[in-house]
Amino acid sequence: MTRLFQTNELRKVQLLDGSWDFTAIEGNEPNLEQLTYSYKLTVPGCWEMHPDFLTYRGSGAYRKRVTVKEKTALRFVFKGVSHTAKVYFDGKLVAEHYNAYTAFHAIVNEAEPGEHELVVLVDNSFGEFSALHIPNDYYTYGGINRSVYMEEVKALFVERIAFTPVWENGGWKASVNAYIHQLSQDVLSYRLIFELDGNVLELGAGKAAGSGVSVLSGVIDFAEAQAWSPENPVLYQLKARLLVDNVEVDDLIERVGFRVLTTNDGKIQLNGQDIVFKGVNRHEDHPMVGSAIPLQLMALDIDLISDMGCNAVRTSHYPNDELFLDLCDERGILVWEENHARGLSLDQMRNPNFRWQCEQVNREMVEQHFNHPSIVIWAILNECASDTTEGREMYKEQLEQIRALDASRPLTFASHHRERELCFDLADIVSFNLYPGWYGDEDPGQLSDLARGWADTSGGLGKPMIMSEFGGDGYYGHRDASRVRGTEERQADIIEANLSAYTSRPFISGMFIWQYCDCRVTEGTDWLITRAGTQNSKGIVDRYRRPKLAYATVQRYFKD
Ligand code: ADA
Repeated sequence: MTRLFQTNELRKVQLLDGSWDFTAIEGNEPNLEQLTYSYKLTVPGCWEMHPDFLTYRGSGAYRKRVTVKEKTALRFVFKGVSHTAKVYFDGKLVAEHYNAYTAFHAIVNEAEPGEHELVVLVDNSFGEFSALHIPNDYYTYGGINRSVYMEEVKALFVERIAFTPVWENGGWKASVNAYIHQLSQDVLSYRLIFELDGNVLELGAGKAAGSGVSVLSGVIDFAEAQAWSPENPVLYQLKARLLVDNVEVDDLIERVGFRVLTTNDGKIQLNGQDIVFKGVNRHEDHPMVGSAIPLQLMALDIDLISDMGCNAVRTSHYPNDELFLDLCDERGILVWEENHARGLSLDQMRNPNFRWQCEQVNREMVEQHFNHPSIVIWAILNECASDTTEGREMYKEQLEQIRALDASRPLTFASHHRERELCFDLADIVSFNLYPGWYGDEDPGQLSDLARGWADTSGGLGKPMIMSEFGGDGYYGHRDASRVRGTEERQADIIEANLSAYTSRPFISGMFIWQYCDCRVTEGTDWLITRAGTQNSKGIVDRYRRPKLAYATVQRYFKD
């Protein structure tokens, strides 16, 4: 399953999830014809869930046979492969992609009727090539960990739609862009019709010549649309129909919501009303499935997050599976989505692959998740070198890139540099990762007052402020009257002190607890050795989603 709604009525789409052949391989340029596949692994899935690959870091080949009835062009969409993929169709390389957390496609211009072989080489190894997937405080699993589907497409097809709601003169309208992908070199004239709850907009007649992507833009009036909000998450279906010579050749359906975000007077507004994020940071991780979280578990996560009284989630530290975003759209959960980077030093940011890998994940994140009303913040580069002038240039470049792709959402980044931060002026919201009561014994109230001062004197004056991370370890089941570090009691005390301070400070526009659930981390000898049990244990629920004592503490502040 890739979305919570039907995305096409005309285009033929076939889900390729299920059982795939698998073999581990040496290196990443094997002779495909000589591979023998002795395993069956599920897609989506992580190979670490198989007893022979519990800690395997390296390469593997997945194979699936597909059947085509009539000669057609094919588009294979991979929602996530961790972390590097090479896709072969009948032995020919058709796509390459880096990064586990964004989708990509492979296009085959002409597939003859009959059976074909799809092979995906997957690599989750660390090394110079990989600037963003590094040994870290979460786990880079291996495998095809999100859904895969195959589409039969025509010479012209709608690759994506971008919908931006606008509130003007007391009514709603939306600016819409359709990105039309042409596979052939022919000159084709076409029309595009948008339908949004009975409102029709016709764009065209566009003329496409040569292969590539062209864009059609327009504005749809829908003055009486109902606004999307956490209390009333109203969604509408936006349908695009593509016609060539008056014959419908393709379609694409999106689900959209009307809402606007602003930042004024040091606060964040949703549809003109000040809001405060009561949130958690969440990793996509579970002991039984790794990062390939099935829908039922995503829904459970959202149920527990809502049960704690939260209205927001931060997708730390990467773009999330779109099914999770669909659930957030439906249930009115506000989302801070961020690109993929955690704790990179300046030296790591100097990796020659860092810039293009960030540029790519930023573009894919924004383009692919553009239409989700639940996403209210884009963020970049968690705790990287934003305290250096060289690092600042990279923050600037990336924030400018995202702003150019989407000017409708505020931007931020989570900083732990305190008074040394150099990039607050570049963002719309200032965000602090501080761990009073855990990494130090500072008082959370005093520390957040100090943080406001640091923000005000280093470029963040007048900007809203978010406490983007705070918390402490609590080992599930480790309860002790001494309340020493690591007990569930101490963790609950830390959460209590932080929430009590932040919920009573009007200058704080949001708080995201670190973290929703415990997560597996990379086994390491450096600082990672401090992660007992090779996991980050700051979850309010453990890896199996069993609530710790702090769960009730969060409820008291967020729910009651
Ligand atoms: C950082 C980081 C998180 C996590 C956390 C912790 O702030 O952003 O990914 O590692 O610290 O648990 O120490």
